[in-house]
This record gives sequence, C-alpha cells and structure tokens, in this order.
Amino acid sequence: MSHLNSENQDFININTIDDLITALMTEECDHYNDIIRSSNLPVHAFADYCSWSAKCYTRNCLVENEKFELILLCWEEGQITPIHNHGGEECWVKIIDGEFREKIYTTNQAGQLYMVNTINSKTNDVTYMIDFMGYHSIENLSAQRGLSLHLYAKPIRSCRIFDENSQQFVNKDLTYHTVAPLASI
Ligand code: CSS
Ligand code: FE2
Repeated sequence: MSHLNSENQDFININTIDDLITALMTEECDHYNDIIRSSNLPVHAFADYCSWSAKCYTRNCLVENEKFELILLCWEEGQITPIHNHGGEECWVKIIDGEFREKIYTTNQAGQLYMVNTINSKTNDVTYMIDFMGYHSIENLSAQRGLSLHLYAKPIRSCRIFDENSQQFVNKDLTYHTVAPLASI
C-alpha cells in the first residue's frame, strides 16, 4: 500500500505506530518530513512503550535499522536535555503529549555559544534540526509528564553535548532505557 496521495503529495492515513513504521521503511528519506508531519498518533498508542525516571528523560527505542531510528522520549515535569548536536544526522521531533521549549544555539567566531531562537511546541507540532542549524536543548515545559517522538535519519550513535561545568563540548554515546519488540523489525 502506498501512503502517497498523488494530488498533494501529503501522506495520508498514518494513524498508528505501525502505519508510521511501514511508511518510514517503504519510502525514501526525502519523504520523512511529510510522513512525520502528516501522521496523527494518539497518546494512548504509546502507553506500552513509556518508562520514567526522576533523574533524566528516558529514551525508549521503537525501531532502529540502518535507515532510521524512532525513539519515544518520556519526560517528567521540568526535565531538559543538555545542549547538543545530532551527529551529522537529520532530527525530527513530534510532540505526542505536552508542551515543550526548544532553544537553538550557534557558536560565534571565537567559539562562544549563544542562543539564536526559542520555539515553543505543543501536541502534534513537529520541529526539525540538523547540525548546520547549530545545537539545541529541549525542555518539558508542562507541569506534568510529557511525551515526544524522535525520528533520526540515520540513527545517532553519539553526539556532542555542552558540558556546563567545563563550558566545553564533549562526546556522548547515546543509549536506550528500553527497547521495544518493534525494534527488531
Ligand atoms: N537528541 C536528544 C533528544 S532532543 S532531539 C536525544 O535523542 O536524547
Ligand atoms: Fe536533539
């Protein structure tokens, strides 16, 4: 089955995680932006994949293959990422539940980090990042738990994160808190 609507090139009828995975596996990555934006995924569809930690937001792998990685991030109130890049890969963040704030940073010629943009997003919004746009951090703004779905193409094994203590970027290997059965697809 093709998800492509020939009239407007929108992807239609992506209403389940399975539909989304099928579209991502079937289509070329230049369609990923349309696919993730036009998918409509209810929060309850993710219930089986959530895990929570008071220490840090959790990274829960739904699928990982050589083309892409689909991860559910589960956020307690106020949790925030370090400022980071994306290891040379493309990054889409779709909010599944809640309200988040993205801060985008770049470095000046002296190598100093400064903030260039702030974007607030809510359920169903999608944001995009890639290394030439700079670095970002994402924070759960809502006074409750939040969920976000992250599509990386290709998968990100490691990235650079800004270490607030040393005021320098350091390498960080990325790991999962949980791996779903879907990950073996
Ligand atoms: N890159 C972060 C989330 S913000 S896109 C991560 O995958 O942990
Ligand atoms: Fe990120």
